[in-house]
Amino acid sequence: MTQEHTSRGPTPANENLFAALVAAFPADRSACAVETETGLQYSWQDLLDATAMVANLLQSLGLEPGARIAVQVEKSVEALILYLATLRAGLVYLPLNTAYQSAEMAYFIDDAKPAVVVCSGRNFGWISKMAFLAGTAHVFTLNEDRTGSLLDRAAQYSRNHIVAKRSADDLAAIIYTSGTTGRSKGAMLSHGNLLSNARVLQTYWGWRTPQQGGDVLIHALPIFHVHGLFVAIHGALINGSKMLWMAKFDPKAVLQAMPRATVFMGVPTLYVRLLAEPGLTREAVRNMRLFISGSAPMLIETFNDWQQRTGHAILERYGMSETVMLTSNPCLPADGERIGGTVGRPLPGVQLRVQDEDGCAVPVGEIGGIEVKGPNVFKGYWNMPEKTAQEFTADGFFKTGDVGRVDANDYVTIVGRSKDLIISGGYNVYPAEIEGYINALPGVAESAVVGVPDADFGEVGVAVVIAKPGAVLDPAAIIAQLKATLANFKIPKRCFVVPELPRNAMGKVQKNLLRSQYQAV
Ligand code: MLC
Ligand code: AMP
Repeated sequence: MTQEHTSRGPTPANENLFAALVAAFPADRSACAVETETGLQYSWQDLLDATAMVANLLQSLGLEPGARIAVQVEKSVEALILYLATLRAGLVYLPLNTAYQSAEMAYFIDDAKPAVVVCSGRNFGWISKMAFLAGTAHVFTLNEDRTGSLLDRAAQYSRNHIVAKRSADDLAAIIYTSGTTGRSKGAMLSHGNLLSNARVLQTYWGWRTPQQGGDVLIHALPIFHVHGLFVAIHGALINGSKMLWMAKFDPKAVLQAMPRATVFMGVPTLYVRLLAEPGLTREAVRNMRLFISGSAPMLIETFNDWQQRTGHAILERYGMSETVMLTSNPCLPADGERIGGTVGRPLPGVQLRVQDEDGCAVPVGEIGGIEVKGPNVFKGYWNMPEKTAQEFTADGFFKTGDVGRVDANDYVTIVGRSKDLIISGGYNVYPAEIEGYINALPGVAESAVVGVPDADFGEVGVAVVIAKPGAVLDPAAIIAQLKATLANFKIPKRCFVVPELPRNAMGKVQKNLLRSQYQAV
């Protein structure tokens, strides 16, 4: 990075992530940067112009540094522009899954106290009411068809904008992840966290710059979690690579796009669904360079079936909202072999160790808790200093809550989780949160939610419920009530009303017994 000089001496270069992304845009700004499935093309210049206009609008609001821009909108290129404009304006992006319903949204808005909320027009009524009550000053709308007050207002602003100066430690985004106690925690990620990870992945995954023939990414993931928002978007942009942009994952559309693409990223469910397509052949993937999977464990059968059908070994990597990417199987042959069932080696710059419950390192190959340190590790949980302190060791390692082992060649295998968490289709579901809602339903004495294997989603939730004396519970009614309150991916797929839950001598519910009892349902 070059340094600017003033008469007072050198000023630090701008460490705003947006500045680094723009520096990688191709010299030919008229080339296509993003193409949608409906055939819309956005050039690199379009991205520059539109992010400038939205950044100017955001800056015109006179917000404090560190102000949060909370966004719950459907995936669109304009939503991507809003994300980039937030970085550009030096504000903090706070994406929210579109599946979240009113109770979930109320919690996030109340906790994060965003200065701006952007929602889809159809939700404006209830979200704006909630936001204004929480003290938010500005609520805009943004719809997937390029309408809404955000774009109407931004259209009045200039296409010239100087990227706000930010240091590597300044916050760029807050990503909410569910907590074991049921309370979501906002992971605070800085410009430096995101940029260091993007640069490491650019090299480690062998991204080819436009001068090297270029890569083209199929972007079919949601953009409100780190996989679609950071790993995929930063990966393409910091390499000046085009994205084929899909609002929703559709296996047929992905297959159709493959001849024009070179890189695909997905959670394991996406690979399982692609494997169900007879059109997935070696011919269909002939131009593809790299298939990457993460966010949830990939079954070895999926890895093997994919290799057999396409000739490609899927590159599995491992990460978290709190840390972005931590480990990866090799991409380039010089770095080694991709080994199915493992998540590869710690990425350059990431320190990873496996500890026992007493905080001592376990011998090579033995199982323990995974702890990590590196420039990618987050700054802490929003407004939760005690929780943050608990999750770090005295020597500054973050306790991931994942359980695994590292072999003699440094390959990491994740064998389980110490946190009571279900990962369903790449989304995290915390049983404690769902149990809290079930326990609050009339007639419910107690409940336990456990994850069971599922061919499509990898794992899905099953609820086991005890009625209060004299109450009669209907499992279908319980599911229906949950659907009215919670994000759809959190809803247990099955519910059973039983007389009692298995408990150990301490009176604790034995979830492992429930898991084996219900795994065949
Ligand atoms: C949808 N449903 C789910 C679900 N997604 N249920 C459980 N788990 C999920 N993930 C519900 C729907 O509401 C519907 O319920 C029913 O299941 C069938 O829906 P569908 O039409 O099959 O779902 P679809 O819309 O196709 O979505 C499936 C999916 C989506 C796999 C495409 O879940 C998805 O995009 N997942 C990716 C998540 C992701 O990006 N994770 C990254 C996190 S970052 P009903 O009752 O209405 O019929 C992270 C860090 C890292 O973890 O390392 O990357
Ligand atoms: P999130 O909080 O949504 O960022 O989810 C992070 C969690 O997803 C990690 O702590 C892991 O438990 C899990 N995870 C991510 N990638 C993988 C992977 N490749 N294999 C197994 N688990 C994974």
